[in-house]
Amino acid sequence: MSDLTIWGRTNSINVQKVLWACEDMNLPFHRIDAGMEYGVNKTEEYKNKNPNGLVPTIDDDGFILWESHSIMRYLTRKFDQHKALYPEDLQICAKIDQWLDWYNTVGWPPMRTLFWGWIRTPEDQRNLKDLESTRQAFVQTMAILDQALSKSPFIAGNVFTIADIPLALLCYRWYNLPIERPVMKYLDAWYVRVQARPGFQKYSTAPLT
Ligand SMILES: N[C@@H](CCC(=O)N[C@@H](CS)C(=O)NCC(=O)O)C(=O)O
Repeated sequence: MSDLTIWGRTNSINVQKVLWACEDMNLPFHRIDAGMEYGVNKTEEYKNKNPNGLVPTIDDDGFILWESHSIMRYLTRKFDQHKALYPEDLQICAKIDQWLDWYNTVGWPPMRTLFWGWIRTPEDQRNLKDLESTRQAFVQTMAILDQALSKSPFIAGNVFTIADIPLALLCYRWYNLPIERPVMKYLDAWYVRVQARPGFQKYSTAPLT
């Protein structure tokens, strides 16, 4: 039994990572809307829990934690009975961490530019030249994933892990932005596999807003 509270709006990619991990573990939780139009995250009370004023934050029976990847690691270590989502094997763990770090440092920054440009910027204020050069650079970023996925069915090896979650959410944005994309055989096939996960179906398919 868990006594878990998650703060965060469901259209936030970082909140979606945590919700997806919970869904795949069948882990019950109580969620409080926070962020953007819901506010909450800039209040003193919230910032006492998470000084960054960002979502998600969790409270697990009094234990407060923020940073979506750290939260996924913590929750799967504690609650994943099958030890499948974040296995104990040192080298599999290291590969998972490698891809989680890669997401933060290489994958997300250009996608953030594309996402804000195409979804959150009014049409007459878009810098189309910058968006096109970011798109071209992002194709090279996705080619790194495609290449990695030519070697194993999931990003950290033979089984689905928490490393696949942020990458699948990144790809959901990639596949749903109104931009040109080359076919990537291995990435496309992996994306079909990860879409079958309960967490993807429940939390990742909302329109991009
Ligand atoms: N590195 C942090 C980033 C958290 C973050 O940037 N959250 C965004 C939402 S995706 C946020 O709180 N934005 C302000 C808001 O929603 O009001 C994590 O992975 O949890």
